Amino acid sequence: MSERPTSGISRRGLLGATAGGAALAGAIGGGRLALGTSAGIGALALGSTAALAAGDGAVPPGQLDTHYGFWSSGQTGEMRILGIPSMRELMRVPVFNRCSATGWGQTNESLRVHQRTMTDKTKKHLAANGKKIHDNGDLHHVHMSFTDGKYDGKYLFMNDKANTRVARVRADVMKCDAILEIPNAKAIHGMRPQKAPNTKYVFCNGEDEAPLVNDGTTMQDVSTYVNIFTAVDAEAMLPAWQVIVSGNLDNCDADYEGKWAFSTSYNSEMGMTLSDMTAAEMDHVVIFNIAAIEAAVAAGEGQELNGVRILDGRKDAKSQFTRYVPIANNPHGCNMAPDKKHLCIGGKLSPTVTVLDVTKFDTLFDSDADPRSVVVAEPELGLGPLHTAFDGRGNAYTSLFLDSQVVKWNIEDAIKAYAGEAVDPIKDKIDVHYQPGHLKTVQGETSEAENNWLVCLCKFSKDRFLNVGPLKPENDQLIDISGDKMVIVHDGPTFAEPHDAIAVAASKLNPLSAWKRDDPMWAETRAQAVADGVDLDDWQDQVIRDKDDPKKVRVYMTSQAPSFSLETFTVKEGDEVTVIVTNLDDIDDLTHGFTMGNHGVAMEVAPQATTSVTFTAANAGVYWYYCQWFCHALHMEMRGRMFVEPAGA
Ligand code: K7E
Ligand code: CUA
Ligand code: CA
Repeated sequence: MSERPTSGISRRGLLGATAGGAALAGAIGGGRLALGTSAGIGALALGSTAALAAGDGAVPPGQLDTHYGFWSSGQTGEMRILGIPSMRELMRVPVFNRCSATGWGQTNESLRVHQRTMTDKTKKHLAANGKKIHDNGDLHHVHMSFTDGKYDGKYLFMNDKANTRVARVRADVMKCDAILEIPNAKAIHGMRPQKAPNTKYVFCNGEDEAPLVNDGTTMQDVSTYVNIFTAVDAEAMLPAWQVIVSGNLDNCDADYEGKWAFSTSYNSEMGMTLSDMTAAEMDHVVIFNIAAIEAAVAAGEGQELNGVRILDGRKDAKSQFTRYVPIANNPHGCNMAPDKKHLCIGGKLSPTVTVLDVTKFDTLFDSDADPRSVVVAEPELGLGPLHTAFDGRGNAYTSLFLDSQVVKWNIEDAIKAYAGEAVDPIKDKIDVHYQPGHLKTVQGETSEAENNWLVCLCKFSKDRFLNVGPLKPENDQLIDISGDKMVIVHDGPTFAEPHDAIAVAASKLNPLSAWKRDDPMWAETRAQAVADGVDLDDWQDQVIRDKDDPKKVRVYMTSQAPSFSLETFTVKEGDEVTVIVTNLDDIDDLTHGFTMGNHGVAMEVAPQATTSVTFTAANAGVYWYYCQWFCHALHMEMRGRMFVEPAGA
């Protein structure tokens, strides 16, 4: 397999091996799944059919995309913005990660966002290790805020599975303005905003099991372990309430009436090993009854722990908070259709997608109805169904991880088939490359689903790109779904490791080109400036030694291409220096930066922004600072000197 293909036809395509059964066994055993593909034929046909399709996704130079794509980045910890259909990467927005280019995770403004809700336990642990924040994250899911079932262009919410956090990005500036460390729960995975009447809550699934009071006293006793579902107040970015559930929680979604949230669970067994977690024939979907939960929270039921009210929604508690619908072993995806009625659960280890009618959920709470009575279809689609996307014509698109395919099927036909009619719900299958996870149609998670594009986020790219070593890019494929047949029109390599994406009509967003001087992002920095006697209208240069703590020096300056207002300033060895830069330029795209040489310090200063960074002045000597964002023909000359005097001088 070492020789490279010499034409557009891949060797893998010609080999075309199918080993689904073996691959399924591999999945259970945790083995590599590279053999489980049946790739090639679709790819071979691509050249001719693409020309016949509605569009090839090409956006000529100078032309704008019709849609914004918001991408997660998995273990990179940032959010990415791509154009759809061009798949051009437009921006990276650091969130949970430390960013060298923008200073995110280092500037005082970003540290405040990081630290605003850190639990005492985390603070203590970080301080003991000389750290201020967790600067990594595992960002799986990005979703926009809703009004009345439609994207409203206000916020983007995202999870950090690694450190049990959720974050919010303001869509007007595309910067993170809030990070919330969720207490009590462990490992936030599935995360969805409430769709209607608007995003009052962001629903967050805790995936990992742990003792409710996790202080080491009962850690060997698995019977004390719980899993927690959290509703976050989307405006305040604070926990609103939590519910303890039976089993763990994987992916979630919400309905179009604001009545329910629902989550898949692959570990209803509460197993601690792979074989235990896959032991039962059935796991379940949990349905959360929001009105019942809100009433109980208002009545002060349950218990309060770490500032959050927690209700018991486990099966044994027989509450009105939850119901459990059995689903074949280890389900994964949880996707509400734009028809406002059907919820689709990906079977993962089962070749089926289970379709639930959410308008029947009331019967589960009002009567002793069989929980499975809300299941209205269960089409067998192929091996390893993970996630489902939807168009506006009643069709669903499910990723088949093990088959390396996307299957297009019709929801109403699946319902008819389940009722015994002789209809085949499957309309088309296409090979993708390879092992798809999430897949996304344009606004398919809203009531405004479009019928143009599907993006399939493949976990493996293998032979699709020039070999870049053992670590390969992911492959996000653009698929034209406008016709009866799906057509792949573009391969999009991406760095580690997007899980999910959404697509939003460009008309729904209108980001600013310059910051507002009094933006809340700079509020604390401006308050300090006022306390230091700086006039916020003209930001005159100042070098101020703190009256109470003489080791602290604050340096105020402005930037205007191609210079900083201060060409030199002087501090002492070991001083805690805070440099505050206000960018007076207000021209589109005129970002400056501030890098302090040999101090590990750099930050972005966008038009009209005020940003600050604090560092300890190194050994005596001269240190140049410079602007690291190309801003002017004399950008290289945009620099100045910090004089560090010997301590005691
Ligand atoms: Cu949304 Cu990747 Cu976290 Cu499925 S998960 S693939
Ligand atoms: Cu200012 Cu480069
Ligand atoms: Ca299971």
